[in-house]
Amino acid sequence: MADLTIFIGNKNYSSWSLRPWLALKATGAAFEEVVIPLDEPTTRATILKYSPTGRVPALIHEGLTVWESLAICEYLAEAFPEASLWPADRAQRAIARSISTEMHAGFQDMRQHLPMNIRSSFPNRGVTAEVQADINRVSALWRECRKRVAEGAGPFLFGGFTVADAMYAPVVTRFRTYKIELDDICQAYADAVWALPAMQEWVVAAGNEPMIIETSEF
Ligand SMILES: N[C@@H](CCC(=O)N[C@@H](CS)C(=O)NCC(=O)O)C(=O)O
Repeated sequence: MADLTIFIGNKNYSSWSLRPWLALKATGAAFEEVVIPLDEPTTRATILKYSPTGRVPALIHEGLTVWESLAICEYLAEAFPEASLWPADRAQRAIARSISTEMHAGFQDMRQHLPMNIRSSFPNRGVTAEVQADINRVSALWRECRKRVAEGAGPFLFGGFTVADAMYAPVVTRFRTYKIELDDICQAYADAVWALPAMQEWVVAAGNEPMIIETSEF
């Protein structure tokens, strides 16, 4: 195993894996990735060899195991400070942490009814009133963040790419899969995340993955 190894699930479906993987790519560090296919009889036993919760993602860095997607992102921000994975300004950093935690802990309806499925297209499927409320909240917070970013400071929630963008990246893919209409500010932000080279690398890999999880295909 390499000094820095991330254990992730299927790239097409594992939204929790995408988040710290993007943060890890943003550090520029060399790392090994191990994809553990989800929803198979051996999945849990295999993941338990590396992650105490039996869930991915997990990161092993120089013998230290870190689990939970947001904790991994926090760890990467500390281990690779030059990557500026949080905004430099304390107030902005507090907001970035607030919205990242909000994502980690919330949006249950959107997560349940619009599961990440990058290579598929299900226009408007699963958009209940509760899901629409989650979509409205995400759109509002994206708009609020983008309005605070100075002209020319970068296309992401706080200008340059941060953990907050990694946390919302799976939502960007969901909005594409389920063809959710967005206003211009939110669409421009979603397009910027989608266009990230690391994001595109993940999207291509998701498209080429042979594994299919029937429950995410409706
Ligand atoms: N709260 C965890 C959630 C992790 C999670 O639910 N991972 C799913 C894949 S996206 C998993 O490992 N599932 C394995 C299984 O269900 O056997 C985090 O943020 O990392």
